[in-house]
Amino acid sequence: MKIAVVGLTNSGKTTIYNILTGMKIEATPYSDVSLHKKSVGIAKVIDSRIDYLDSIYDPKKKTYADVEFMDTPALFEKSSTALQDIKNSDALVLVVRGFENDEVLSTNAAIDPVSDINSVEAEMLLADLMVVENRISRIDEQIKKSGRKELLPEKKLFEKLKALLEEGKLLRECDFSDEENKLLSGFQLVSFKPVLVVVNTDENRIGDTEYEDGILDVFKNRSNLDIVFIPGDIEMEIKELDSDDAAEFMKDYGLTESGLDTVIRKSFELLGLICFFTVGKDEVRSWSIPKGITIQSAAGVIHSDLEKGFIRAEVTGYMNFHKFGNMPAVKEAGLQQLEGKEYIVRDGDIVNVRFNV
Ligand SMILES: Nc1nc2c(ncn2[C@@H]2O[C@H](COP(=O)(O)OP(=O)(O)OP(=O)(O)O)[C@@H](O)[C@H]2O)c(=O)[nH]1
Ligand SMILES: [Mg+2]
Repeated sequence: MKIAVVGLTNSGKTTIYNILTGMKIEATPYSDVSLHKKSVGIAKVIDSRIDYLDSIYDPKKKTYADVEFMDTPALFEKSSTALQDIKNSDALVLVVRGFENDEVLSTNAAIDPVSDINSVEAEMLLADLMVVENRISRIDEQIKKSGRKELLPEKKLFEKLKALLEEGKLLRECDFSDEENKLLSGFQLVSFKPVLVVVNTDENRIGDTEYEDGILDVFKNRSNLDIVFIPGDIEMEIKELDSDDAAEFMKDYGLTESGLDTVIRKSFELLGLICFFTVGKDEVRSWSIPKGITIQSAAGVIHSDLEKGFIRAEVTGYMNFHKFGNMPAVKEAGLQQLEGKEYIVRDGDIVNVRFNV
């Protein structure tokens, strides 16, 4: 599962990607579509629940869940591979430029996050419309040539998509049946991908809620469009300081640590993932799984033997554990369940798998 960091030329994609993943790809004041090497990095999903479990179990190691991000070249530039990168990813962080900097070229003359979001979405609609139209004509040809009637449901779906796109509807905001959703996820349509918008704000705008509300307001009636504000340049500088200096610097700017962690957590959620935990003296660990899977499949994420030889699992909801602070007390209160293989894992379950191979 991977998230592509996308956006227009010089919006600060590489800067935001670097902050999220701790990588050090050069951010340049010119557009570097041709120079660009794709890069993939990992961000930890900081989770106070893991910190709490760590404080109780005092293990040798604590491990957060993580999210994979990919830096991409600018969208809609000649020879950019960004659209292909999007197709190969599961969700998008769309970086839009909110900072002023005369030395940095920008796609549009004015620095205007609202209009950049709109223009990126419009281009995505067009890109999908092209794919959908091509698909329809190819299906028509196949039906004509070999009478492949089994393609008719697909044709029907694609005609629905065409109508929606022509009305200006992004596919991620439309309702589809489970069956349609399944079919659609195979087609890599870009406006179908979940999106988190990061406005790369100017340092002068830090804490300027009027400015932020002005932007949020424009999109407030849109489903599935979450917008966060991150001052990319400043966050980058902070990353390079040691922790005391960083704390001081952040205080000066009125920044809280949570900005980046919020982006990472929301990105994790975009992927439709939840976490469950394992605890012990060796390690306290968060594991990520798709929402809605059974405990037996989830056990396979830890190790294939646990899935194959699955017998039962002891399951404790995190909140119940937190109430007592130790497992024996939770058990005593009857708040630990013994679950069979069909149990659907909930976010925050503390799990101990009994297995036999
Ligand atoms: N003042 C200011 N400059 C920034 C900020 N974020 C990025 N920049 C500068 O803008 C330029 C472009 O930043 P990048 O992170 O390379 O942008 P990009 O979107 O990856 O650019 P391309 O990949 O070339 O499209 C660099 O010179 C950055 O230093 C910001 O928040 N404030
Ligand atoms: Mg870049």
